[in-house]
Amino acid sequence: MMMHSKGCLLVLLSMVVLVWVGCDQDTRYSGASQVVDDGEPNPEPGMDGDPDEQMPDDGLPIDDEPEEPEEPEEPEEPEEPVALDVVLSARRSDIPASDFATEELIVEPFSGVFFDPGAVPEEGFSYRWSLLQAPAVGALVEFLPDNTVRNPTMTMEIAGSYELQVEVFDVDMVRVGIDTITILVIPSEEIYVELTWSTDNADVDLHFLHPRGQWDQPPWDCYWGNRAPNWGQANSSDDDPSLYTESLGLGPESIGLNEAEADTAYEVGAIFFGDPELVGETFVTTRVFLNGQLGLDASTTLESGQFWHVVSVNPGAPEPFLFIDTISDGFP
Ligand SMILES: [Ca+2]
Ligand SMILES: [Ca+2]
Repeated sequence: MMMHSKGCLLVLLSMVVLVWVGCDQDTRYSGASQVVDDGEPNPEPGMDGDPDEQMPDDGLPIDDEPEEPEEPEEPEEPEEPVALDVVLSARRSDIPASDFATEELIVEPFSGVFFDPGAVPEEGFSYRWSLLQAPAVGALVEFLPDNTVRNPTMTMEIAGSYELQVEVFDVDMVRVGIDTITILVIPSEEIYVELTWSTDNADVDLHFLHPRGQWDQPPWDCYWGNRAPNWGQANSSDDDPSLYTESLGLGPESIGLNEAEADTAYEVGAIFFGDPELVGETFVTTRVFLNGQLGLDASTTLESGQFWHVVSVNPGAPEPFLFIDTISDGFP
């Protein structure tokens, strides 16, 4: 309204001047027409697209027909990359027929997992896989063969919750898609003990002791030298512990027991067989799960030759965990 009023006023003034002076009409008329032209909405396409910004702000007259819907649909950026609907999915890699999950996949420790970015064309795209969240232990967690292939795998050795992400890039390395998935690594055993440590080339050993036995002695200590003893009922393996891996660096070393014997407290320990010349000490973490639930998460620093009696576990007791946390030189 303001502009129109001012515009009318100026046009009126121009006419008065023209009549009064009565000469030089061409000059003044062309001047007036310039003013009118300048006042038109800026027809330059593809700029910011906000017509308000293109309105003159200097009080000059503008055309009375502001509606110019001629070219508002002009594409702004012809080079804009195509966005892909990336749907990250995962399944057990050792069971090719298993179902893909797209939000959350639940597996047991040491499962291999196969990842897929969904309906991305085979050619012309590259990938970056990353781990956004993982259990807070030192052991290695990595994509194989690396984090740039279309379909990496990962061995989920450590129990806990993982969040993984894939980013998809076009040939210009513009990111055109992204998605995430959660992998829950949950032990199924009644008791599951997991040992990890902070230094490579440091041999830490997990021990799981039945109350009848002594540390480092078969058959009642389960460890690298006695990996699958027969405890409890002789004709049942459910009450037998099992060492799943032996590691010389970082871990994990894990022992599972499907069904604890009644009124039985199992002892958990770890010893560091490090070469003092190579590593002075290592930071050791023990986690104990009962029926898939993390019940104890403890860490300590061990020097070469030291033994850590971590905890006593009796799943049937009102307090299943008795935290011992004593360190000795060698086995007690
Ligand atoms: Ca070891
Ligand atoms: Ca048995």
